[in-house]
Amino acid sequence: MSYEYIIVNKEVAPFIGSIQLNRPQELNALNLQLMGEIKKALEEFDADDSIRAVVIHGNERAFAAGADIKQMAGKSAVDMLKIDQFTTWDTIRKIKKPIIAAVSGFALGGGCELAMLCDMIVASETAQFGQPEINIGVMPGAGGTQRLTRAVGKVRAMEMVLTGKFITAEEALAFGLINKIVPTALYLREAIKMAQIVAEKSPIAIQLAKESVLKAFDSGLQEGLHFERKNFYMLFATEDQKEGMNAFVEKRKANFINQ
Ligand code: CO8
Repeated sequence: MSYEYIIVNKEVAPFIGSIQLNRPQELNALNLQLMGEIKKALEEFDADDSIRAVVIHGNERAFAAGADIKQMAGKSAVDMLKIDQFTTWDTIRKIKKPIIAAVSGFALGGGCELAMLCDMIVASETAQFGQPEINIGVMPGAGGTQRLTRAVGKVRAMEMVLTGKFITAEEALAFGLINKIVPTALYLREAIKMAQIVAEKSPIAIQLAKESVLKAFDSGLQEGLHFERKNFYMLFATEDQKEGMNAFVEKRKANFINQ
């Protein structure tokens, strides 16, 4: 299977598969095709007995700087509903094998949400996490308000979601968002090492353990995600969404009018 926006590697270490997001010019902005490719590669790893754990990473500058704003900017609420991109996210959520995010540089918006969709997060010293959707007239749509709040607590999640503030790797570690920080030169190697520890265990036990942890974590989450999704779509009916995204594309400051 050949992909345009990801690089898949089955040789990275015994039993470990890796997926590298590969749109470096756009800071790995998550367009629909890229998310579809990640989903497909994960499904293939899930069905492959020679793989026991997966590492997802970007490059040193960016894990992913969010959903592709240029692709979304002109969309209506109905367009967004019809595109139904979150089915892809729901499928990734159901992958049985453990997934470790190796994050360096920006993990913003959908990029932060993708890292949080993984089971563990290893970060480089330069990693920055944020939910800056509010700056472009929308809000998190792929679990940010729910998974972030569960991970870091209400007031920290509120600050990130309402102000768009980025947090450093050290803050993310202190807040319980990530597992560990390592020097930038080592972040991928460290994530692979963590995957190898997992890969040494019984795959069936790992599968059921992952499923069980997610069960505890997810109680009540579906309702929250449903609620979040409706609101996310609704924002595409606003002028501020158009203004915010167009201003980003045109490299100017947005003028929000509360409409
Ligand atoms: N979408 C599209 N293009 C992007 C994105 C993005 N999210 N982020 C960066 N780029 C592009 C820039 O437009 C630029 O392209 P070009 O060279 O053609 O002008 C290139 O990547 C490099 O970016 P910058 O020049 O801006 O780099 P800087 O180092 O100056 O700034 C930042 C880096 C701070 C990360 C800045 O690029 C930025 O603010 N990016 C947008 C961050 C953001 O708002 N993310 C949230 C997006 S909305 C979202 O994620 C909603 C999620 C809900 C659904 C999830 C579905 C996938």
